[in-house]
Amino acid sequence: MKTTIFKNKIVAATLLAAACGITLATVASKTNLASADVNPKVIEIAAKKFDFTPSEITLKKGEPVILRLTSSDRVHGFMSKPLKIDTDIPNDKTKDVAVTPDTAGDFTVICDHYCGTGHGNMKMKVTVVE
Ligand SMILES: [Cu+2]
Repeated sequence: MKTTIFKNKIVAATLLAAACGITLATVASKTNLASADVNPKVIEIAAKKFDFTPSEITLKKGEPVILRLTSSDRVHGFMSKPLKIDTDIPNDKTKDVAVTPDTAGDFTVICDHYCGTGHGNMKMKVTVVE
């Protein structure tokens, strides 16, 4: 009985897929998506005098991410003590920083590499949710 219901569901799903023009390729790409979850999400952050873009990001507590940092003008700093990040962003190459936040809350990342008159206000917000 159970098997019959299961089979009927498969038939129904197959018919639905066919009706919607969904091919097996879609299923395959969904499988790839599932395995991609093992790899950390990459978030690109661009630095320039005197801001970071985006100026706010949200991370999940315990979830590893890669922050892919670039600078379009000069060397900037990228520092947050609570997030255990302290690096420089060179202006000639991409810098990847692995982060796994262990505390929820709002944190500020600052440029701690003096870069000019607006340097003191060069920061971004990182929100870590449970
Ligand atoms: Cu700076």
